[in-house]
Amino acid sequence: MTDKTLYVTQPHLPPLEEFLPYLEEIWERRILTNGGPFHQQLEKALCEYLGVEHIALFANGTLALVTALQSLRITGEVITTPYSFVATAHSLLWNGIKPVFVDIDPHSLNLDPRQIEAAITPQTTAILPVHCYGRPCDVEAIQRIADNYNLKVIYDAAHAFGVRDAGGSVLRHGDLAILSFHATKVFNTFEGGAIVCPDAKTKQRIDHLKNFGFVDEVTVAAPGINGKMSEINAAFGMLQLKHVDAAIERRGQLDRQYRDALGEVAGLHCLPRDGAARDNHAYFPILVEDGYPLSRDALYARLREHGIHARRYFYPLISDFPMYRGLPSAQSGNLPVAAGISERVLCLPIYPDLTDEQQQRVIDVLRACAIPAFASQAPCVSVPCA
Ligand code: T4K
Repeated sequence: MTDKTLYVTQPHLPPLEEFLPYLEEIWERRILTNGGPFHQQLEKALCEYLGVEHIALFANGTLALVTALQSLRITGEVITTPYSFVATAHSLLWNGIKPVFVDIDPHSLNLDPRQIEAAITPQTTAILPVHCYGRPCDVEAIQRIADNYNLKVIYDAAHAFGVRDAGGSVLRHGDLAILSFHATKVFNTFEGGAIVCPDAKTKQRIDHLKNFGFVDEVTVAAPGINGKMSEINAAFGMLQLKHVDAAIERRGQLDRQYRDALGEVAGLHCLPRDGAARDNHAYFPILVEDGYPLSRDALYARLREHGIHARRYFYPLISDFPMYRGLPSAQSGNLPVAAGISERVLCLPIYPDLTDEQQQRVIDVLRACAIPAFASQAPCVSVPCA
């Protein structure tokens, strides 16, 4: 890592002195975990901020996913997307559930509702869609299918912190929604996650499951796991919450600047952000099309030569990893849209502390490589390295 390297993301950290009073409180209390005061405060504060009824905090988003499936007693087969981070499907395998991959919509890049019905079998019990990049799924169509076939819906909303549609938080949809508060996310607690649930009874079951199944000192109601968020993570979340609106605003500014600068570049396609009333600008994915002189991978390599670490989220498809590729639904003929997008996508750096000058470095390389004569030259000759 050099000072000049730009990564796809970087966590926004408030000034350290703002965090010290939280640490002092923890030191004084000596309550470090197991649903302590900061844990309780953060659950309440997040319900208010996000506009949802109940939240159960977790140590990370993956444990939240695994526990969400447990809490609804999901078994058999679950329909999901191959175009996501691998944790989405891993949560199914950890529960002994068979993932059934269904292709994505070419515009939203989310699970294509038109293809779900054909994948339903007598073993299907649930749908696990992802609001990929924080872009809302077609929640109404998915719910209609779930209602018709008596299926549960669990949204992997790891990317969708703070995203709203016309009716409010996108997290209110489905039976449950899970969030990730990983360091790379719009809102982070270093590591962390949550389940959003609609009623107190479900939250209670989830709270038991994330604490080994303990109901009280002598009663264990289920084979639970240790999924609890610690006080230090929850305290950091309380502080982060104060800064998150400003962080999302700056992300929005960077998003607009990318669109203005790249809109006219032949062969680069910025995904329209048309599904949400409020975006969180978690990622800035572009598609590298045939009209661009470099392939996606050549552009990825060229950017790296300039110290710009864009990422191919999500390549390879989950369905191409060894533990999934033997499944009938993982065959590429079944997933042509996802396969095509994963070969063309590139996520550009976007995070609150990215300066306009740093963003311009990224834009300059993308624009210079759009000119065939430059694209074939050594990068530091064609574009000055900042
Ligand atoms: N569902 C979905 C749809 C998800 O995207 C994820 C996680 C999950 C579920 C599971 O949630 P968690 O269990 O993680 O809470 C990253 C993250 O590790 C992962 O959380 C995230 N999705 C995924 C999309 O991205 P990597 O392997 O790309 O991370 P890494 O370490 O390469 O980080 C990317 C860049 O961020 C680095 O190049 C530099 C920067 N970075 C990273 C870290 C960790 C920092 O500047 N500081 C840091 O502390 O997976």
